[in-house]
Amino acid sequence: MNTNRRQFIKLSAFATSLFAFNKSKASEVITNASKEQIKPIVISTWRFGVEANAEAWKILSNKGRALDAVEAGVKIPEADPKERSVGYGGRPDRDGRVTLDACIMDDYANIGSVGCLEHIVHPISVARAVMEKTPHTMLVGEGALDFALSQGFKKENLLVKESEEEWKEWLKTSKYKPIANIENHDTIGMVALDMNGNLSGACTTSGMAFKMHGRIGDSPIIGAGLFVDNEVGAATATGHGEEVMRIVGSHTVVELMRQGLAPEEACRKAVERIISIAKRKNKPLDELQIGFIAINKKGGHGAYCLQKGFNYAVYSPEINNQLIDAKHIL
Ligand code: SD4
Repeated sequence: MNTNRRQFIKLSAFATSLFAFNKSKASEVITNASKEQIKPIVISTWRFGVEANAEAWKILSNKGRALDAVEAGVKIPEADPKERSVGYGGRPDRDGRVTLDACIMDDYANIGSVGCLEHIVHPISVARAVMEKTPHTMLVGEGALDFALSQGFKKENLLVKESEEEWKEWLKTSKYKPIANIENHDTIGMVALDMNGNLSGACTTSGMAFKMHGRIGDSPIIGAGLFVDNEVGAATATGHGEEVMRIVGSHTVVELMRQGLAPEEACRKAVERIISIAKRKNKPLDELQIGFIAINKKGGHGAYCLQKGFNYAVYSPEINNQLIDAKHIL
């Protein structure tokens, strides 16, 4: 190799390393700048979302993971016997058994879920254990209970006196026929963005009150009751699970956001899709309620529901854990 060529190689190696150095510095600056702009947010369904958000916020504001925040958040109503549609104290099925559905999803698209789980106060934590400690994504019924017990969860009676009395009253008139109305079920769905810009979500419920034993709703079904895409956003659902499942509702909302829609607009379009299906089936719309809530990667949030009455709680640096009435279509 002649001297000129050697010098040229040396020079270009130097230039390349200089460029690489500047590039890495530049990307460091960009990463730091964009990290500074990330404002955490947590949103969740219904009035009990306020208390749940407050718990989640403790983790988010301490730079914790969105995954830990959503789990800790939804555990609040799960453990509260006064909340009669989630966890301990939830209304039973038509056989008088409290059966719980829950799922969780993180920023790596890890998923875990339990369906028709009895006797465990925190199905969300069992769902997380399914996600982290098994090669599977969903366990149901007795298998889910066996797994929970093997993980150290305690077996408890979840049927509180008030729920039992309500069920006995219902049996008198409803002749063992499950009736879906808009009053007898509420689910907590929560989605969050953490300070590292990562998303996660959790959803947990006792499902539709006085349902058939073994009935599983949308809440533990990834894509229906909850969906997270760390590049785009996260969404969760409440309301008539059968209708949400028909359009894989939460996944639909996230895909609409991927196409550029704002969270509120994406939620509205998903509700409209459910309405058009219900109309085709001649289902009376006034007997249905569906609500979606969503956040996007930039920390924007929104919601929409079918009929008046659905609200959601928002906690962010700008919004101090407020309950917001979702816009409705009917
Ligand atoms: C279900 N989607 O089991 C749940 C119930 C619910 O507000 O969210 N109610 O169908």
